[in-house]
Amino acid sequence: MRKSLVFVSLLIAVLALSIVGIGAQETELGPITQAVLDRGELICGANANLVGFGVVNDAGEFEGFDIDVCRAVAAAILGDANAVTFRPLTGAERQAAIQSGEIDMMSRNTTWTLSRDVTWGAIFGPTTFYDGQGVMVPTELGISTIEELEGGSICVQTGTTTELNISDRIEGLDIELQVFPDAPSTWDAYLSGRCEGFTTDKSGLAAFRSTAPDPGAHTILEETLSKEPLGPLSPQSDPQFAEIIAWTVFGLITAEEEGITSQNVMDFVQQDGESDEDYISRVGANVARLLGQGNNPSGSYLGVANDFMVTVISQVGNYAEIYERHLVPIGLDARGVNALWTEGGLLYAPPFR
Ligand SMILES: N[C@@H](CCC(=O)N[C@@H](CS)C(=O)NCC(=O)O)C(=O)O
Repeated sequence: MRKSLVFVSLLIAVLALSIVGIGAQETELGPITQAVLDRGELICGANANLVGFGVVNDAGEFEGFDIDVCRAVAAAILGDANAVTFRPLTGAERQAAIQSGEIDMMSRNTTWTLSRDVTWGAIFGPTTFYDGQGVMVPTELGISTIEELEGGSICVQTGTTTELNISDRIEGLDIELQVFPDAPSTWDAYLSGRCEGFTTDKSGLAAFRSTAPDPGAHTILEETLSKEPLGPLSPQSDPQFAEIIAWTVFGLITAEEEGITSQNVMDFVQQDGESDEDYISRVGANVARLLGQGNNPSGSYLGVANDFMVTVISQVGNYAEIYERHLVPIGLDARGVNALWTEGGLLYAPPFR
């Protein structure tokens, strides 16, 4: 009698465990995730003209902070950070690219706004870079406020929040806006003296200034005109794919929080013959969950490899590594609000449990 009770309890426990296991492992893939797997490649809308964030290098390859977010998603789904085709997009081309389904996702210094969320039919992922709009002027003008640009003009790119914010800001001021279709033409017009001011996200100002013949000849005014939360987005047609993007970004942030890097990630993996108990006491339960080690479901919830974050971190690095690789070289040395919450910043990822 006792024996059979034990047996029945065991059976119930095994059944319950396998249901949890099946639930976690048999996540139904959405149409975009399935298409990425079938094609063996992720198609990512990107910037080709913004050094630090998204740019084509001398070897003809896309590189930058936003580019690495696409690479991290490719590593999560396909196990290969290089399995990405990048589609260059200007500001004004973004809406159609998301709506037509010609790209799987976009990671291109794009601000999350209410109207874009709704009218583009997008799901915005977590903010990867908290930004704000600024104005740059030639240092020789010796001015420190937008008001002092009265009588002059500001160069701005169309199809951007930048254009809308600056129009609001100069309302009632005698400042002309000169509008251009893409970044190179806007920047060239400013450099050639057609406008006294150049405006975009402050990260973009830093990026462009770093490419100027004499960066010291340009001053970024102190005022921040707006909030520009920049991050990846994908079509509303596939919430399951959007979850993969979101948790890949959260994983990059959590890896930084846990001190796991591309160099040391294998030290945090469970070793052959290491008991679950020894492993957890060595790395901690949070790390075991992030990396999908032992019995911890992680990627299986998302329909990707359970240890997907091991692949992402080893191939792309954690958030800090991506930041340092691409943004420190353009002069964004101070993390500011883009520091971890534990260091006074806004980066805060929900728990992997
Ligand atoms: N974050 C703003 C501005 C984004 C934007 O497109 N900025 C310009 C100037 S930095 C840019 O990246 N242009 C690159 C291009 O069009 O080639 C938005 O989402 O509208």
